Amino acid sequence: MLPVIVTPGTTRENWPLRRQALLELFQTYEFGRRPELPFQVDAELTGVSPALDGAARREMYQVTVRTCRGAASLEMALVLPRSTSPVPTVLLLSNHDRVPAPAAPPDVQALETLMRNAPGDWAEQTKKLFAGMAGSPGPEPLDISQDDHTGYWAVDEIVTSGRAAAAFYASQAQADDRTRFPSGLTALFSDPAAPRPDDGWGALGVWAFAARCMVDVLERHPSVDASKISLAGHSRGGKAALWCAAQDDRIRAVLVNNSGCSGAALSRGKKGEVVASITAMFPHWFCPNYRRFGWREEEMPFDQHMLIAAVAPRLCCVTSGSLDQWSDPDAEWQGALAAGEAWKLFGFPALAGPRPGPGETAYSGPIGYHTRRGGHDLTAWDWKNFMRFLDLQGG
Ligand code: GTR
Repeated sequence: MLPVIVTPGTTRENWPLRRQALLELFQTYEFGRRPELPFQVDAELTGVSPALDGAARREMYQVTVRTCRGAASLEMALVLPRSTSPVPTVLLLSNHDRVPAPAAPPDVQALETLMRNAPGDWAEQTKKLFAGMAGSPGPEPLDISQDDHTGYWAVDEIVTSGRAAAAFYASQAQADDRTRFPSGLTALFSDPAAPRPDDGWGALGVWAFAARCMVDVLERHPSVDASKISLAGHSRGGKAALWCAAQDDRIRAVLVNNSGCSGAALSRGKKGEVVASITAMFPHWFCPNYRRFGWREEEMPFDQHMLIAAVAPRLCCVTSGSLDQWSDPDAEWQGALAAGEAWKLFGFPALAGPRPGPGETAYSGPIGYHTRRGGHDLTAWDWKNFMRFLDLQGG
């Protein structure tokens, strides 16, 4: 049974209280909470150059976060179309790096325990799935100081829609490496040597926090329409983007691409990646509490539809890759479908079945969904459709 989003007595008027209770669940059990420490965000313009063959202007920033423990800096790119008035802006939380870092070796013991304890035929199915994926290329590098031609950050699609395109590297906030957690921005908030509390934040929470710091900078920019800032992310970046938008209502729209397990996909009944495997492979992504729900999803006092719901009544587009079985398109769809309850409270339409097939979109309300043909990826096709979703829904 899925936990209920709109509990008896919840109304449009008191929704902020219910939303707060939902966020509290995710802080306690999944992403953890940021240690309470005052911080300050500053930006320095480090370069201006033409972009898209002169059709746009690229500004590069060094964004610095400071606490009493020190400072950490991240780069941000902002590509602005020619416009006389402030423009809506789409920020990408990039989990692709300029130069991909070597992956930390897996925790073999944790993986062996995972496989040994897996119920039913999960271990066998997973081995088959991974064998089928062997040899598939890793993430393409992304240079945010240049026009990107991979489609992962389709600046041309964004700018020709009349919006500005911004991006930053999540790894500059916190390295995506369990052996280097906590470091970077994370270390500004607590002593890296101190034991992590059960609800202590993980890398996804830190990346989400970094995104909100970028929003701090964007909303002060005179060429940005601060009432129309969208946040996009792919996969682990999609999970972090969704968590950021759930908490930060300055974000008008969130574009949640192939976020799978612990993102938009329901954990109950999920196939492919599950809580037990994601916490074994990426223990640094979550708070320590989350691990306890491995193979015990039915006991979770929450599920991912509640994370999506915390974005309501703002805009949210959830996507799947038709062949992305590890993320589980059906579980992503079920998450978005069940979250509709929250939008209905505001008189907006929820999504309705059947699930859009490969190449199809469902954009008739502020909670939207699409399925791209293919596997785990973020492509120009997704961006073209994200812009259409934003055009239709006022983002
Ligand atoms: C996978 C991970 C997924 C997803 C993906 C990605 O290895 O199991 O949860 O985040 O990486 O970020 O591309």
